[in-house]
Order: sequence, then structure tokens, then C-alpha cells
Amino acid sequence: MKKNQSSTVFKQEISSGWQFRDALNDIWRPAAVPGCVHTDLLAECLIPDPCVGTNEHDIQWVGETDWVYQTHFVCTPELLEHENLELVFNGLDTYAKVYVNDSLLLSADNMFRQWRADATPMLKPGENKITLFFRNVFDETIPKYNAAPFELQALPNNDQGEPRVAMYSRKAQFHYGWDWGPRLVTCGIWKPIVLEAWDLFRITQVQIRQPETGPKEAIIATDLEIESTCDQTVAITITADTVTLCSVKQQLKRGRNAITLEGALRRPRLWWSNGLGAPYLYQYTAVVASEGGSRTDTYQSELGVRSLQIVREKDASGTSMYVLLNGVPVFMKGANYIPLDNFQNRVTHHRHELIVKSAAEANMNMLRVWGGGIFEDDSFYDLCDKYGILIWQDMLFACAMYPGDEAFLSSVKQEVIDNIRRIRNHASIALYCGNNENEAGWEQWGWKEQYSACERAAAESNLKKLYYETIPEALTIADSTRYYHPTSPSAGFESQGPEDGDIHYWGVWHGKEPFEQYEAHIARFVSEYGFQSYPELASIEKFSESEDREFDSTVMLSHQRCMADNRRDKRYGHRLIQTYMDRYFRKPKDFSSFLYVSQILQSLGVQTAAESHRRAMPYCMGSLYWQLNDCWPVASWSSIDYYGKWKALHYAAKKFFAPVLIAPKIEEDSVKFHIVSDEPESVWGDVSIVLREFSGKILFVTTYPVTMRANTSRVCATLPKHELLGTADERRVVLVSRFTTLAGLKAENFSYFVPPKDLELEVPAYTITSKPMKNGFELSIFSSTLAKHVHLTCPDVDGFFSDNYFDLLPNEIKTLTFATDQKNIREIERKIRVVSLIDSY
Ligand code: BMA
Repeated sequence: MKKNQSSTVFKQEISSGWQFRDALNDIWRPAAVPGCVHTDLLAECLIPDPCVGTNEHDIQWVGETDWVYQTHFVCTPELLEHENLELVFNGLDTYAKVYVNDSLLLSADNMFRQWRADATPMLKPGENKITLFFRNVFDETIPKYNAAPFELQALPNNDQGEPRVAMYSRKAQFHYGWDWGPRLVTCGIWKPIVLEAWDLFRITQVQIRQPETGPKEAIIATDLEIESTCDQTVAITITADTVTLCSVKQQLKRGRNAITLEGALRRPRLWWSNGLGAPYLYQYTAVVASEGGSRTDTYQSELGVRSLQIVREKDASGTSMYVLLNGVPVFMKGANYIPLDNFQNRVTHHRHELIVKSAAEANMNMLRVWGGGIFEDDSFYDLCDKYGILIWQDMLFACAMYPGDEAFLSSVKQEVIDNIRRIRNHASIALYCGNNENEAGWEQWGWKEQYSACERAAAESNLKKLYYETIPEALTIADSTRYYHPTSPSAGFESQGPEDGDIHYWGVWHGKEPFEQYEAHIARFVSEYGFQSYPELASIEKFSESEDREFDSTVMLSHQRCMADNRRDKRYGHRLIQTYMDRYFRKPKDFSSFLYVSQILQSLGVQTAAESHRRAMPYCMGSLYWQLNDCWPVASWSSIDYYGKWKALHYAAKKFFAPVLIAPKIEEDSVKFHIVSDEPESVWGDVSIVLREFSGKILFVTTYPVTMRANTSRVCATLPKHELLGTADERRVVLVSRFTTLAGLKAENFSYFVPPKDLELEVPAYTITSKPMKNGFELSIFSSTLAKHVHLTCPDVDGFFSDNYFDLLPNEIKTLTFATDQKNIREIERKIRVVSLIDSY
């Protein structure tokens, strides 16, 4: 703002002096706002840490209790002189009555909505009191559940306990429990409360659209909504960096004014997804100024200039599903994202950045914000813009049937409008999706068979109303520029095969099929597939005592939530890991070896899937594994654990999602060497194929010159197995495939002819040397025999290895970094531990 200018809008966050109490108790205790009741109780030592041991089960009463929050705030006479005074509640979880100076201001019943109310009649000069009564969700939902004409089905992974009432509340569904999450039904003021005072005019809505975007010019259209207290003339100026997009005088009427302004950016710097170019962001500003310019209101945001379509077109194979970014078809590499914590107030910008940056470092370009969680905080989408991560945004419905009454639908409509308006200006938002698996559940997984004809018709009508009427209507209001995908998976049904859209392939894991089946289940887009593993020992130590560290201890079982359909068999998830482990690996000798092998197993499975999806490009144009992260410490499908530790899978993802992939496929009689390039330009180089014994001896070498056109996948060589292997012992050889260009190594992959359990590994002797560098150390590691899945740890030192769980080839030095604040090189050298697969049995 320039000198002598003042804003027409004044905002004061009501964040201090908060107290809370149990509604049946008079003892007030200090509270943090924004926050939630669990973290307030935790801060007061009134509950134990829910992440530790089996504490979660002992604190179920918290979610069954009514809570009261209260604070006082001062209104100066000047504040009360403003023409308009509103209280804005950005997030109340969930059933709340809000009183100002003991008069009811509003009632809330949807965690995802923003609530605004005129506070003018209730506020007085001096001290004011605000009180919020939170009613427990069960008292609200159980009557609805009891009155419902039929029970709503839910999948077993939607592990919410009985009665199944989660679907009756517009509250994060994972709060009630999931197959990777605890049941912690929290409540409270989860987003800021703001007192907003304004005069003359204010900007109430901004939508930035890009009707035309090309390398020569981008047309930037801004739809502004300005609320005005009178008829007046204002000046509106819109800029992107230093370019003025438009500057106009505008006549406002009293009330709401909708204005569309356009401007052009010549030779715009485009926003690209990770791997294709810089995700350039313009600094966008819209300023509305009063006549004479002394009063202003300003909207600021970052603007990524790009065109983006989701192409759903009939073609020779079926119906396509791919992202076209700035005219380029882009294969989506990524994962499904769940909330980072059960308690959102514990999620900081730093934690968001760690996860989004980790996704980018693993060469991902898309995350799917899954429907059982929340619409994320602004900071998350800002970071996705910054790191070039496209977002598939689900609406918040997952793995269940939902009501379809008017009150429910109108609440959903408003929640969608509120949130989409908030996030629509982010370049990263690629598409919206109606729900997770709710149609598959209905059509495919036996839900509809549970009902009489009449109930079935009613349930089907609920589904149609929600995902085909209410949500699209809300999106038309909030953002009609993005593609809407009514449900995921959209394909893989009898009526619509995998050649027509996206699938969730769970034959591996839930269906117990072998990893090789991933190669047979490829669709136009694979939006879910995955395999579980345990967190590393250091993470498990944070929530367990040493006597708990057995897989069937109560504590470990409580941190493994995958159960069979009947939800009774608590050992089911662990047993599934074990079944697969028996198939591919030797029996781990102890608890910590099992943890380690579980991670290797997971990475092997997911790598098999992702490589086959990428080989099938352009038929298949997306591979999002389940799941990127965790919301508490648990055995799960994640590649990064709750504490931010990369599992073996995340290190593997960095390789199998690399811009250029060499992915040999070992078939019955031959090996096919596939190369996949996501590079925007052609790449030339040599493919070298080397067969080596574990002891280092080279048995076979060949090279081919290869040119890979931009954005293609092809087989660059096929070798008969007998030619390649000769008389070699399959259990003692590694096939090293490398693609090298003038600029250096572009891609490499190490393949084996037998499953890991049949490999005849030898005990490696490592030589490790280290040298200090900025922010840590460079480590070089060498062995004269192949070491499989080398796992480096540095106990008690906070740090990050740039690579881990890798295969160390015989007689080749592997160099990596260990980023840490610790400066003492001797100490690090002393502490570093190395294990590999041979140490696990
Ligand atoms: C998927 C998801 C989640 C679940 C996962 C593993 O289909 O949609 O509901 O956690 O399966 O079971």
C-alpha cells in the first residue's frame, strides 16, 4: 500500500485468551485456537499421546463428549464505527453453536464450510465474549442413522466402528478410523476466527481464468466480485509481476458487483509440472481504489500461466484419460495423499513443504488429495504450485454410501463452493473428482445387492443427486474451468473396461495376487494400487516399548489397521505382508529385519507396477500409488512415514519415476529392454547391457546406440535369454542396463532372473569413505561383491541420505550424501551402520 492509503478492510484474528471445558464441568483450561480438543487436552496432560501404544483406545470418550470454548476480545469504539462488522469462522469441527455476548450468532454443522455472520448488533465497545458449544458428533448422527430408511454401506477400509454414522456428518471421514488411521473423533475450532470490519467496498471473490494461453500470449481474465456500501466509482488495477494487465475506472452499485476484466501477457513464462520445466509463478495483484485513491482493497496471489485439459476422447483402444499441459500430453507420476496428521493444527508449513518437496524429489508430478480427508490448507496448494505438482482433488466422500436428503445436499453444495473458490486460482489444481470408490462399491462390490428394489432405487437416486447434480452444480458456480470426474475409479467395471478410464487395482494386496499381475492390469490411468510396509525401527521406537516389538503384540496390532471384510481378524494385514514375503524373500531373522524386508518387499511390488504402467505409455498415462504419507505412526501403504522418514519405496520411486526410465522385462525366453522418456526433447545415447556375477566377473556385454524421441516408450533391444545367460547360474548374476548420453548417465536398472529369496548372495565387506561438504557429508561406499538393498542408518543423528536401500554393484564405487547439521566427521563415521539383504536372514 502506498503512503496515505488505507485499506477498506480491517481484519483481526481472535486467537488469544481461549479457554475450554467439558460441557458438564466448570473447570476452564487454556486452549489454542486454531486447534482441536485432543491437542488441548494433551497440552494440559489430561490425555496421553494418542500416537503412543494403545492410548487411542482409552481416549474414545473425548469424541463422545460435548465441549465449550470461550474467549474475550476487545472492540475499540473506532472498530465499531465501521459500516460492516462480520465474524468469520474459517473452520468449525463440526456441530457448533456460536454465541457472542450470550446471544446466538450462528449454528454450524459442516467442518468444511466457512461461516460468516453479521456481528454488528451483538458487539459492544470494550470487552466482548465469544463462546462456542461443540456437540459430540454421535448425539447428532445416531438419531439420523436410526431414522434412515436403510443402512448405508461402507467398505471395510472405511473402518469407522459401529454404528456406521460417519457418512451422516460433514466431517473428515478418516477421523472415525481408517485402515491406516486411528479413530480420533476430534472437534474444535480448526481454522482461524477473524473479525472483519469494512467500509465503502471490499473484494469478496476473485477468479483468475486463462481463456487463451500460448507461448506468444496469454489472456488473463479476472472475475471480480466487489461488495459496495453505496453507488461509487473505483479504480481497478490488475498486475502480474511488473506488467499491468488492466487499469480501469469502474462504476459500482450498492451491493454485490460482478466485474470481468481481461488483460494480455505477451510471451508469458509458462508454468510447467515437475520435470518438464520451471513452474514459473507470476505475482498477481488486483487493487481496487476509491476515487482519489485514499482507500483500497487488495487481492494478491501467485499465478501460474498454463493451459490444462484432461483429455477424455474415444480412440482405437477405448477412451483416453490424460493431462494435456501447455499442449503437451504428460504422463502423471505420483501418489495418493492423505492428511498429514489427525489433528490439523499440528500440520505446519514446514511439514507440508517436507512432503511436497519429497514428492517432487521422487520425480512425481501429481498428487491425488483423497476424498476421505480434507480440502487442504492454502499452504499445501501454494507448495504444489511452487514444486510443479499437479493436484487431483477429490470431493470429500470415500468408500461409503451417503445420504441424499435436501439438508445434506445443500450443505455439500455450499462446502464445495467455499473450498473450490478458495483453491481455484492455483495452477496446480488439475481436476476435481466426485468421490473415492463410492460408485465402484455400489456397482461392483456388492452394495446394491443388499437392498430391496425400492431401497435400491432410493439409494441410486441419492448417488445420482450427489455426484451428478449437486457437486457439478456447485462446481459450475465455483469453477467451471476444470474437468470434473464424477467418481474414481471410473473404469474397470463390467460396463466400462480398463481401456476407458482410471482403475484402482487391488488384486495385488487385497486380492492376494502375485506382483506379476500388475503387468496384466493396466488401464488408461491407474489412480490407485499399493502395498503395505512397516515404518523403520527408529519410528516404531517412538510409539512402542521394547516388549511391544513383536508383530502380534497389542501395540503393534493397534498400529496395523488393515482388516479383512469381517473386521475381526486383527492379524490380517500383517499376515498379508508375511504371505507376500514368503513368496519373494527368505524368512527375516528378527523383528527389525522383518521391518526392513517389509519395505524392500513393498518397493519391489510398487516398482513392478509403476514400471509396467510407464512402459504402456501412451495407452496408460498415469500411475498414482497408494499412498504417499501417514497421519500417525502405523504399518501402511505409505512411502514416507508419519515422522517424515523415506521408506525404501520412496527411494525406489525416485528411480522408477525418473524422467528417463530403462525397464527391462524378463519374459519366458527373452529380455526386452524398454526405455521410457518423459523428456520434452529427444535424447541420444548408448544403452549398455552387462551381465555380471555377484563376484564382479563380467559375463556378457553389449551396447546399442539409441535415440529416444520426446515423450515416448519403446523397446530398444530384445535379447534371447540363452544368449544373454549362456551357462551362468541365474541365482548369482545381475543384469545391469544403463542408458548414457553425452551429459552422463540418464537411467539405470538392475534386474535379477530369480526372486530375491533364491539369490545366492555373498557377505559383502564394505569400504566407506567420507568427506565433509556443505550441510553434511559425501559418502563413498564400495564392496567387491554385490550387496543387495544396502540400508544405511546413522542412529541418533538427524539426517537424510540422498539414496538408500540400493543395490551396490561389485567393484563400483557408489557416492551419495548424508545431509545433517552434525559436523563431527569421526562421530558420523563411527555411527554409520550398513546392512543389506544377506544380513536379514
Ligand atoms: C484404497 C483407498 C483407501 C484405503 C486403501 C487401502 O482404495 O481408497 O480407502 O486405505 O484402498 O485399503
